[in-house]
Amino acid sequence: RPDLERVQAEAEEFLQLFHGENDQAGPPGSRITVVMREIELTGTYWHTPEELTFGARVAWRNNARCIGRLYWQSLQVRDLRLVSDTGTVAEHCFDHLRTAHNGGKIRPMISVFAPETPTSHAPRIWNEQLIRYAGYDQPDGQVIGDPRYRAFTSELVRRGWQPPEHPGPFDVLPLVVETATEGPRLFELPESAIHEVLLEHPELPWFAGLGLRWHAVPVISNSRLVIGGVSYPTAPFNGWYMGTEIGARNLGDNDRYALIPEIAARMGLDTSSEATLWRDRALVELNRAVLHSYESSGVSITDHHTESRRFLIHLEREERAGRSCPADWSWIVPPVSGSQTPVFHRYYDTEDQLPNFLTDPDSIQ
Ligand code: HEM
Ligand code: NRG
Repeated sequence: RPDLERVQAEAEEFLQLFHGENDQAGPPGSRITVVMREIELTGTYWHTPEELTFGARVAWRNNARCIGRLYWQSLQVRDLRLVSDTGTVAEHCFDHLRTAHNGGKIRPMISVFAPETPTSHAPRIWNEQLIRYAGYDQPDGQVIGDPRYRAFTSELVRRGWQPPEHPGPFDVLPLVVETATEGPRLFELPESAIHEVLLEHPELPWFAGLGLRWHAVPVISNSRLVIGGVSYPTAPFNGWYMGTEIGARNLGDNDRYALIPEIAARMGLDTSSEATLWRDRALVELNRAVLHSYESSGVSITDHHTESRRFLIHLEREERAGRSCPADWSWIVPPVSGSQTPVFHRYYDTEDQLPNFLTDPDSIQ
């Protein structure tokens, strides 16, 4: 009963917001009455396609961690709420990857699968993103691939996944989709769904020889989309990358690909003292290589200076619309040259708002 009241309260607040921001939808009164009754009878309700699209866009607008929110109104929403078996979920995820890639001109997009209801469990995706690279523990304690996915990779192997005959640093993991009736099932990604960029440096010819690459489209698949009291645990979404996510964090972090020492050595830097700033110099060149390679292969990407300026434009627009815009400084400020970007030099509203994307504590990855 208290849960029913929470669903009703969140539904009413969302419908007020939807009708308040969408004049063509008219006044909210009659829709609220219908939805309250539907919740009383079934414990949940079915969003109209317009409510679903608006709800997903506002969930993006409200996410305090995302610097890329200026274009929140352009999010394309795929309504897949009637899809609930593992094989069809996987097929639609592969379609999502192909459609979002769009020949390199990436489209921000979300695929919304069946919601959680009092009478049916929603499908779940175990992977953190649709494309992630395996991490293999070696007998000598080293890791081949992405150390972030060591545990996930060995769990998949335990469940019967066969890695390539010669495991490499960029082996794409299979997708795991789980439903209550089928349990977890593994699906290998088709090649047509995997687009990658080979990394080279605009001036350092040896860089291409490192054999580095990254996938074109980040599709986050373990975030729960929450709209007006309805929960969509499987709603993979994507925009495009900001270069630092790859060049600073994924390839640079000590507990990820940890490439800074090797790049510094190839650059011939003096690593005998921290004070030569060899780490910083190598990090900058790695980030230049990422931006250069995505740009020259025609795949959408943004740099942290441009994106920071856009984010401040977004904040101004939100303020002019009379809305507060929640932001988390520790996620918004980029991991390189923070103080050279304008987002560093201010404070933000921090109270969370719904609709939003939430990461469950029990999610596998
Ligand atoms: C986080 C950029 C599109 C939702 C982030 C982060 C960056 C970013 C840099 C921080 C990631 C990290 O530090 O690991 C962008 C850019 C986009 C974009 C450049 C280009 C259009 C989107 C879209 C959505 C979205 C379309 C959802 C519809 C989120 C969420 C997070 C996030 C939920 C937090 C992820 C987490 O908790 O791990 N974004 N984003 N973003 N973004 Fe965006
Ligand atoms: N740092 C993660 C991706 C997190 C979300 N970033 C985006 N989202 N750009 C990584 O894979 O490096 N997006 O929807 O575009």
